[in-house]
Amino acid sequence: MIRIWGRASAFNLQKAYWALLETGQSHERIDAGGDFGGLDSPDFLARNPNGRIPVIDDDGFVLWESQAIVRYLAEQYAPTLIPDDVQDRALAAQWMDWAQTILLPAALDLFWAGVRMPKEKQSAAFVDRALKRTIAALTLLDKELSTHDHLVGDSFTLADIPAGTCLFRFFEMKDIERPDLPHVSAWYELLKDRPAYQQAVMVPFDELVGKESF
Ligand SMILES: N[C@@H](CCC(=O)N[C@@H](CS)C(=O)NCC(=O)O)C(=O)O
Repeated sequence: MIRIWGRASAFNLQKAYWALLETGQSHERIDAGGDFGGLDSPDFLARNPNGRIPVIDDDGFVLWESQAIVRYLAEQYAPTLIPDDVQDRALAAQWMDWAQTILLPAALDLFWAGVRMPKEKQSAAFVDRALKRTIAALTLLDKELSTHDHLVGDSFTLADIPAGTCLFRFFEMKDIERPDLPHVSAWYELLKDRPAYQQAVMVPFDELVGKESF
């Protein structure tokens, strides 16, 4: 039994939880963080000294950092999510690192500025800058996805998980103008067909609106 800690609305939990559900392993998700608190308890800090979610415990093996968790779960329990070819594996690593360093910081800034920041404190200029950065990254993806259905080739792999996690919020956010991104949209439709994506990522975020603190 794999245990995973984190509130369902947490972006980084969603990445790791999506990967866990894809493995089909039996598991238990334990709410932690946000209004559930518990991240500063000695028990939790013994598992993750950063006091952050997600964390997993796989029969005594404890791991934090969402992308490390995605990789571990795929390698241990769902090798079909890992491309066979060494160059395709390198491309998967490339897209995961790119998502972590380029796409997700922009998309998370946009979400914080436009959703979590209370309306009266929102800066239209900041939202606009974050939106432009997010759209620039998604436009790059749109070009990439014009020649294949997923980030590495035509099949779903672990490379799709980090970048794919931000799509639900991007497409569900109100009051932003989205350009036409036909290939990203087609990819999003494929991800939305996956039960694991529906359960882990397509989580309404009403509880986060106007909520500046975790
Ligand atoms: N780099 C870490 C970041 C972890 C992180 O910042 N998690 C946030 C949730 S997305 C958190 O723990 N927030 C505190 C809370 O939810 O109370 C990862 O990818 O796992």
